[in-house]
Amino acid sequence: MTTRNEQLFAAAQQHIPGGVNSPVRAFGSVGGTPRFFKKGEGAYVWDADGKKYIDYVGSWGPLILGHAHPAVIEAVTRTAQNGMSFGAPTEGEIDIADLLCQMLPSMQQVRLVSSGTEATMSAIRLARGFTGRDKLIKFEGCYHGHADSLLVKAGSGLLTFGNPSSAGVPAAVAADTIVLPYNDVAALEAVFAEQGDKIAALIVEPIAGNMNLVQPSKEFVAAMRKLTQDHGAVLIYDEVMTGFRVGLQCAQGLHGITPDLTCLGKVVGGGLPLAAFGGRADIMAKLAPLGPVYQAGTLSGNPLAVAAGMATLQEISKPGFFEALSAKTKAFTDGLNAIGQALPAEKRITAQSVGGMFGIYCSPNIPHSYNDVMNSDRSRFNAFFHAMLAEGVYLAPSAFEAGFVSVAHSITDIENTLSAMQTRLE
Ligand code: KE4
Repeated sequence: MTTRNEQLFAAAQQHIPGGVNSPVRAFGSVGGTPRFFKKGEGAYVWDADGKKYIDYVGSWGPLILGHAHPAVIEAVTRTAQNGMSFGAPTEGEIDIADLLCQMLPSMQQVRLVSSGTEATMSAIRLARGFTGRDKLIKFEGCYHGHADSLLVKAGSGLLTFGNPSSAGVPAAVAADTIVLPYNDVAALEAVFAEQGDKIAALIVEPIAGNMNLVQPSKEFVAAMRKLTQDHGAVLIYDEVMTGFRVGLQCAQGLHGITPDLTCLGKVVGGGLPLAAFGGRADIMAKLAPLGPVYQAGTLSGNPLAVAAGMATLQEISKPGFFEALSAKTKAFTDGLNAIGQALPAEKRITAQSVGGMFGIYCSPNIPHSYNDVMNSDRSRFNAFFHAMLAEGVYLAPSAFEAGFVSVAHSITDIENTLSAMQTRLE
């Protein structure tokens, strides 16, 4: 019998490449049929066959309040009554800019855009315009959206000039991207010693979430700030995923680091297309219409997206929000570690959390590098993913993605998830 999900997936492939509008949704790495969701409410989603899931993807991070939060729905509905978009400044853009600059001490000026890719692409162009330099440092396993200069990955994982990992990226563009191993201070020091005066920017996921969750060492965090400072390179914290997810002052607040530029997305838009980049006023002053670095967007600062973002930021700013979310997420990963520890070594599973995001690893150890992550058991994860899907638990359809808990997830939801995991893992 063909399920409705299967029928929709077949129909979608008629006119949409791979049947999806973003590749990771196609279940390519886990196999099987992607679920087409028709409803989300709080911590739950329902697929086209009417099956209910506890959702640990949350649209890949934005839905920290859960699906269809009343405050967000009310704000968007109210705003829509007065029109959807003007292509002209609106008062709401001032309100959210003021709020972001108040919440993040590193942010003196901010420009709103519509996606994380736009935010990182623009921040890199701005850093190059500000410094007059071309070279960019990124780290293997970190994803910063799909701008050409970022779709580059080292083949060996050591210092290298990038070779495009996506077709269509000119070699000349990739040649300006230096890819280094995450958490490797020596490799970073060597690059700056060798060509520090050519480096425009270093962009980093300050807590990595796109090779699954990998935390930086204190030494790595300090080295990135010191070396960029010493060599006049721009330190860009890509907080599209960690922003307002790991804490109210983002990863930079946990690290005690003041980056030169920060990229935001996901939570900041509350589920609608809103992202941002901002930071030092002297750098932002180079941006059109003030300065020579051009950047623009028809729907930048869209009133509905701004309304969703404002409502979300106001909710997460309430006293105790992150303490409760972090404790709940940690209870989940502690529970999973307890289950994992009781399994035979070859079936061992581990987990960790930071704020409202978590990583689950089919490995006996918590990873500290891209290579550690690549050594985890991908096929065991894929089987686990599908077992959880059958149990009504929706995890990210990839062994190399972080997961997310929302304020809407109840302790009962966490307990039910853990008992389903225990059943399927034994
Ligand atoms: P978007 O262009 O997808 O809004 O943001 C790109 C981006 C930039 N920086 C970081 C740290 C990110 O995590 C992302 C997007 N993350 C992926 C999930 N790992 C989005 C999901 C998808 O690609 O469909």
